[in-house]
Amino acid sequence: MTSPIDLRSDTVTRPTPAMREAMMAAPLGDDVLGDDPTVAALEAKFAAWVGKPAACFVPTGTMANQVAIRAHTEHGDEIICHEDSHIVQYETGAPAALSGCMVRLLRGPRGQFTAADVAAAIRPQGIHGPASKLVVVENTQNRGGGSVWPLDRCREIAALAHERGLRAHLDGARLWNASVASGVPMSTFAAEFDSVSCCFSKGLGAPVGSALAGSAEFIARVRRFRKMFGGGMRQSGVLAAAAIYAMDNHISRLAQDHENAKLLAKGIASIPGLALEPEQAAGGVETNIVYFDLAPSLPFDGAALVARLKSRGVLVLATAPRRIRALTHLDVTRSQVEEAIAGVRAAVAS
Ligand code: TLP
Repeated sequence: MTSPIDLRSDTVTRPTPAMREAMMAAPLGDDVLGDDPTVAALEAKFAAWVGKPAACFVPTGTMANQVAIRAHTEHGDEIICHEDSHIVQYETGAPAALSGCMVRLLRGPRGQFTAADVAAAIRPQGIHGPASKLVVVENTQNRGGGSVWPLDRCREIAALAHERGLRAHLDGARLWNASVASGVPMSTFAAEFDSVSCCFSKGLGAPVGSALAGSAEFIARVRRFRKMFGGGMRQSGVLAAAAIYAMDNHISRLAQDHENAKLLAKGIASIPGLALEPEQAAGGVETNIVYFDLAPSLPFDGAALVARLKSRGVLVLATAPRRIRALTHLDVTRSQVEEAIAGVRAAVAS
């Protein structure tokens, strides 16, 4: 049986043969003892890429966000972020569990909010309420259909946060996609924020790994919390080598994933009974994430469509009873996207 067309996430990619070779050739050491030259090289490369003084390699995007939150806040503080942000929806309540923080949830189309929303959410200082301490922006915004934040909006939010004594963290798990789609360099987005995290294991195709960058003082604190949270890794240069290879070879090709996502969205929108999620339909598909909805008239739900598609060799995720998510990535070609559209059309009709 041929392998399925896996559109569940851009995390599903497997390392290419050339990436595996780079991993095999990497010089290694014990990184907890500060001895792994490949991890050191990746951290220096990433820090320079996003224009920050220092960076730290971590196993996952979740850990990158959570050590950032832990390092920026104290117990009892409040984090201001979108209700659809990854740190709220998919990180197991970690801001509360690991950092003792409350979250103040903002709303807005496509997972985005404005500086005015932040201004209204910052609490007055005093002994009563939690201290508003950190604003988190997610770019691209996953549940917002991979939307790209306008640079000016980031600037206004970060300027306001800093003026009011808050810090700003950028969950840039897919900042590579935001940069390729908008033409804004990653360092230009990152310059607005005190810290930025990015994932090598999503669109870039590395098997494991994320990085977090910020000031030298902040990263020294992050290293302590990475160890506390169980993320100190030993000969992790074998993973860092994949990340270096991914940065060198897999960034500009993200434009192809974005084209493929547009093609997928167009195909899906042409199928009777399916429609792009309304906010994404209005804003357009900007990067590699497509959300679509099943019309109330269809006599089956999202879970049933996922099952029908699976039997046709197409994998997608249901993120709500009648909503489906599909992502394009390194391991999906344009012709596989065309096959997937045909599969969805047949599955809906059958
Ligand atoms: N996102 C995953 C799932 O957890 C939903 C996916 O398949 O999209 N920030 C953002 C914006 C993310 O989308 C993700 C992963 C993370 C952080 C966390 O990364 P990992 O999975 O490495 O912990």
